[in-house]
Amino acid sequence: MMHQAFVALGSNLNNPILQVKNALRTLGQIKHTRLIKHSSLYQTAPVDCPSLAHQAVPDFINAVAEVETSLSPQDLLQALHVIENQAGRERPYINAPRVLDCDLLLYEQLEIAQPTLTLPHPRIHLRGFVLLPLFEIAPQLYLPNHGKIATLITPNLSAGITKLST
Ligand code: PH2
Ligand code: MG
Ligand code: MG
Repeated sequence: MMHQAFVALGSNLNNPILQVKNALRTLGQIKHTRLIKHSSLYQTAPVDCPSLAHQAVPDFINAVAEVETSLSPQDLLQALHVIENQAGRERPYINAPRVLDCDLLLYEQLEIAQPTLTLPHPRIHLRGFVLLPLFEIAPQLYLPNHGKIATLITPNLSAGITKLST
């Protein structure tokens, strides 16, 4: 049985455009999983990222992908962590610059609250860098708990986000 899921990708370290493009390709190589479509790449201002030693936090490249999978949500999440680790992901502090972040946003209309997995992703409705690319590929989407995606996108959340043409 195949299930629809959405994945958010983000990078602001070590050639973020390349990181996100590579990750999109790698998503299609997860076992029992097919890449259905992906959004454009977006350049986005950092949200909730601490600036250390007055160093400016680099902009992110973000994108969202739709996949079809027969993996369970937990197994899909684990496969995403493998992709992050293969890209060289390190976690020196919360929301530190990262070569690759792969977040499981939605899995069908499942609502899960486990220590290692919350669905929908807990901050999905607050983040323009997720909502805009998600809206691009799934404008009719309904988010459990939050309603139709179109109603969640506000000018405030859309600030600092540029769709790239590449
Ligand atoms: N990810 C975060 C925190 N802040 N800001 C942007 N623009 N893009 C992200 O992907 C992002 C963020 C935590 O995962
Ligand atoms: Mg994240
Ligand atoms: Mg993450």
